[in-house]
Amino acid sequence: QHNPNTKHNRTSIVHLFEWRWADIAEECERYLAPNGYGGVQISPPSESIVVSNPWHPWWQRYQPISYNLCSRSGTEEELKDMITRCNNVGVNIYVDAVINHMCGASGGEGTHSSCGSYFNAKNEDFPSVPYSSWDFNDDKCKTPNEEIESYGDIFQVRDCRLVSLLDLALEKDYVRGKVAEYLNKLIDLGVAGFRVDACKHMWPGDLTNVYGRLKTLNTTWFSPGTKPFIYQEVSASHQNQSYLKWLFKALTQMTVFQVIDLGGEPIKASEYFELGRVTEFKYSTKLGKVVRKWDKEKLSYLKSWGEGWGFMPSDKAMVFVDNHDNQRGHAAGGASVLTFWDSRLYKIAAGIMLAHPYGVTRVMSSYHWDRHFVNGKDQNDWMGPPSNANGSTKPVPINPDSTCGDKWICEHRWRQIRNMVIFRNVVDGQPLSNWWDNGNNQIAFSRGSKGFIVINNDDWAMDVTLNTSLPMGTYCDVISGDKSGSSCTGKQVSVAADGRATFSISNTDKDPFIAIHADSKL
Ligand code: QV4
Ligand code: CA
Repeated sequence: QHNPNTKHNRTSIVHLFEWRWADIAEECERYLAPNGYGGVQISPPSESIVVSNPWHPWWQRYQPISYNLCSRSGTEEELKDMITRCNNVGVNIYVDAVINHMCGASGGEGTHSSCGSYFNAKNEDFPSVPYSSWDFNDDKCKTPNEEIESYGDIFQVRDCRLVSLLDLALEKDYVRGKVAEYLNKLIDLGVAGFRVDACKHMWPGDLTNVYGRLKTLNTTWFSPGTKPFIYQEVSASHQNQSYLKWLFKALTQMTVFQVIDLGGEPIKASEYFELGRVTEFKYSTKLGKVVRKWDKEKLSYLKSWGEGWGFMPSDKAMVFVDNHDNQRGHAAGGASVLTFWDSRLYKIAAGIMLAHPYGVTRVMSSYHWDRHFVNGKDQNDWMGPPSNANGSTKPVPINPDSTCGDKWICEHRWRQIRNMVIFRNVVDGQPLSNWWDNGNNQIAFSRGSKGFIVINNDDWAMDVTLNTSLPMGTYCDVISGDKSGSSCTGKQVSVAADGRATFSISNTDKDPFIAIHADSKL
């Protein structure tokens, strides 16, 4: 279902990519709950393969070996403890569920897995589920090498192997049952929902069946009858390399010319709307273009942001500035996607996303890795989280200034982003109003009478008086500082009796935007 089940009017989710369960538990208590985060997307908790060449890449966790709950993030006990402690402070846990496939075909044989379970990839033998070759789509897939070759063929995309990953036969009652058993175990432990991986590669009918088997949420923390929140990863169409290659081939050979939908892949996100929310990848790529001012995009065009840009309906969308794939050039996205590497623009983009009413918002929280570009491709895009010599993930240390150490970036702790998460909670349900722009890259808008944001992404200063619709008073700008008691560590904004206020933002300000809201009134 489409409701994130968040508590206490919290609205955003943070993806604590590759964090250990023990660290997430602490983070829920010491930071996420006090700062209004509604939930955490965790890395896949299921047992995965352990890859040694390259050395323990982050993506090994997208190659399940079983549904046992020991992973690089910790043991089953630690997972349980985390879910309990986060729920106890009203922060939901959403599980990244990898159910389309098991490990890659060349995953080998042995016990190189996160719980040490034996498997044999070549024979499709996963005894600790158990799955055997009967449970995979080899017969159903019609390509010679079992691989997805063409994103233009919906049968291949659903029934063949995505980058050699052994494709599960989700039409089988047995497989559906095993997958549902895994998800239901997590529901019993107290999770609030699922990010379902690789949904484009699963038939909507199969997913309907699996979701139909799910229990309602654990009543220790949720009202009776609450269904799990489901958000499905369906990556943007028409940007996939293999599809473009295939299309090019098809066009040059002048075959199937009539049947190709040149607007993109034949599989549409809308096929999944009834089942749950869907990731809107266009949001991420377009927002990057607008804030970078590429392709002649301007902030003023954001006046019709959302459905007006051809995005899916707001009540179906899960949105983000970047995700764990497109921040490192995996899958859909491309160069325009903003990440922590471009921190100043990234904060502007996050500010826009969190101020704008469209979609359910997810904040990315990353780790640093040594990027190394050769001919435009990062050779180190596989690198896993900060690790000890034995391969175990390092804890997330917190510095006295509340930033994170040991190469954990913790974007979700950046004042500008954290305060915009709070802004979104405060203005929840309020319409976008008082839109203003200068026809270029200076914009402003209110959320009803609860909040107001002004952004200057032009190369010159901005000095304007605008109607905010906020009650008269002095407000603390939550971008340049924080309200503490009755004082403000950042800029102050006075709103007059008629709701108008004057804003001066230099293009060279550290962060060229200002946001005020009902709770930042001094
Ligand atoms: C390679 C070749 C294959 C070859 C195989 C032979 O590419 O053609 O047959 O070797 O051994 C990793 C490697 C990949 C390797 C594969 C199998 O990167 O090179 O195949 O393993 O060994 C993540 C990574 C992938 C990674 C995968 C599994 O991004 O690189 O593959 O995990 O470890 C599309 C999909 C979308 C998907 C996106 C990446 O529609 O669903 O591509 N996104 C999700 C996740 C993503 C994850 C997967 C799906 C798979 O967000 O993180 O892929 O679970 O757009
Ligand atoms: Ca499939």
